[in-house]
Amino acid sequence: MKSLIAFGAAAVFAAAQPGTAADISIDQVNGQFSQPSETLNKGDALILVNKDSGPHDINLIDEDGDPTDLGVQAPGVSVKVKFEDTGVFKLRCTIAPTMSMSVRVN
Ligand SMILES: [Cu+2]
Repeated sequence: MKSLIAFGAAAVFAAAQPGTAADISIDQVNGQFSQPSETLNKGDALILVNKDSGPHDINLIDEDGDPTDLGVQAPGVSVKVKFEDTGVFKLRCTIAPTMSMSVRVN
């Protein structure tokens, strides 16, 4: 029992350290991302959660403007985007062009 408590405390401590990869959830609702921008550390991931009644299809656009299609997300489907490089990226929906957000990765 004592070792289990120690493990739990260590896990909480580790999660608070900079440089530890984190998963950050962003909702897709009413044709918008739930926030216009997010700042991440290298290795972090965004989890995009489609809470709309229709599909989304997000492109990840790098600093050169090159898109990577994350694929069609049916309603209720999430997609995880891990950022392994620093820089400024954009996420934009090809179905609803008003849905976009910027992501800075430090
Ligand atoms: Cu969309």
